[in-house]
Amino acid sequence: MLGIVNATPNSFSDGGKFLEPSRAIERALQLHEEGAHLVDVGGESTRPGAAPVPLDEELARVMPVVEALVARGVAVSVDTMKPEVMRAAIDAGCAVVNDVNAFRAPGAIEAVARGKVGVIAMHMQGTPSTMQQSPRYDDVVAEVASYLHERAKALEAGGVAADDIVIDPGFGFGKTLEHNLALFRALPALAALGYPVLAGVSRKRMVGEITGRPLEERAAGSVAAALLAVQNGARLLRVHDVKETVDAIRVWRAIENSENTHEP
Ligand code: HH2
Repeated sequence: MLGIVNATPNSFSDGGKFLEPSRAIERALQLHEEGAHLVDVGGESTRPGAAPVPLDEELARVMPVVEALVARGVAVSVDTMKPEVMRAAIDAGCAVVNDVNAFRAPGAIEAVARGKVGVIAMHMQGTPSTMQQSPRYDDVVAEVASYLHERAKALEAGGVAADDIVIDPGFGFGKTLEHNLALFRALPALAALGYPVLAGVSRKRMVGEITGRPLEERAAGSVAAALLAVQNGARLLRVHDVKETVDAIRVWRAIENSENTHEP
């Protein structure tokens, strides 16, 4: 499980809360304590309509947090589209690079291949500034699956070990609610591509559209979606509410594991 820390002023769910490095570090340590295997640190919001962040600004937001967490023995993933940020975070000891742009920027594949780190390649239609204007697909599942397969093969061709690659359908990134639901149902088919699948639905608009809840009231819907994602074949989750999600998975696993030991 990846716990989310956005060191940004404008992220959709926690923008502005953790811009100050000390607050981002505190939040990350809390998520680590609550059971996050990795803390995903991002310095550039990808919410619909968000503007790109200059390199220096992103480095200044992310690097103090990455360095402090690595020094405390917390496994870190860095959420970035920029090869320079990838390289700096890898040099500082981050374990995973998470790229919503699936390593399409020139130099991105080289950066992660050289660093021998885990990689998360996500599908996005368009760019964050325009992606929700009119998402269109002929067959969303087939198109996302073929894109992720192509990106995974490009990473392998560039020297990234197949075992280090995770794929992610990118819920909410250039997708309507119908597209998101179709991809959710298709998680087993995506898992069949042969790479672990990550699902990131936490507090997203799709949860809001289904429940009618504002951001601060989407934890329950997000936990339900996370649990179903795991049951549908997702191997990793990217979540804000780590403690609640860990509890839900524990309850499900205990019930599953009791199945065969129970006296009739
Ligand atoms: N979603 C967000 C950001 N990064 N990375 C992956 N692999 N998968 C996702 O679904 C994903 C992601 C958006 O959520 P958040 O970080 O909470 O907001 P923002 O982009 O506004 O910082």
